[in-house]
Amino acid sequence: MANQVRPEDESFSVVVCGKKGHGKSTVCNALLGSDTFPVGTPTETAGFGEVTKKGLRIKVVDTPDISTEDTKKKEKEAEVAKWKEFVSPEASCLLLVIRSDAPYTEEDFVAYRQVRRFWGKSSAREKLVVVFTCSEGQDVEEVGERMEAESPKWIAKVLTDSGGRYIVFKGKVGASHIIFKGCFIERGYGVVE
Ligand SMILES: Nc1nc2c(ncn2[C@@H]2O[C@H](COP(=O)(O)OP(=O)(O)O)[C@@H](O)[C@H]2O)c(=O)[nH]1
Ligand SMILES: [Mg+2]
Repeated sequence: MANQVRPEDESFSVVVCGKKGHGKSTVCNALLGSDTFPVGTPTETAGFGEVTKKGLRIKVVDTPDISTEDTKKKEKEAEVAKWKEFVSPEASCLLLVIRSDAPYTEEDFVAYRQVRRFWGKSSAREKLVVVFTCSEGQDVEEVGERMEAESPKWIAKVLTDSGGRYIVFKGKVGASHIIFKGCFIERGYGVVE
């Protein structure tokens, strides 16, 4: 993979969604290479951060879990509208975080379905990339094998929606890095292709 400097005006915008406590803010911080979003405390409303790495402007939106029972429909609509506003004219990518250090639970699917509903089904599918957080000790193949061997049906559905795009995230191992859509973003090291 060779380093590639991009034109100044190019931007890449990412909305990070999923169940609370599953690593959204951690993934956002890794993308930004900073501690912009508080980790370990619930996010009440969406937050925005941006950074320019090697000429690529990266915009990141951290979101609250909108699947909780006490979140009303109108609040969900307003939240998702805010996410979209942050990345206007449109998101490059919708990252769905799912923890892979514990048995997968249906709650992740509920969280995803809520986002998909309020985001818009076809757009959500087009932009979806699943991030398996807490993947220390597992490599990409191992996570894939585990999904095939023991994962519930809903994971297969989510991965069908994402067109099979998923990444593994190891937030606690040295320089965390994220790979998506041919783009490799490494904490502290910028963007390479
Ligand atoms: N070991 C490990 N811990 C992680 C990872 N991602 C998140 N965490 C931890 O999981 C907890 C919840 O993370 P947070 O980003 O606040 O989740 P959020 O509520 O979805 O924003 C925190 O204690 C993080 O340090 C990861 O990839 N590996
Ligand atoms: Mg958070």
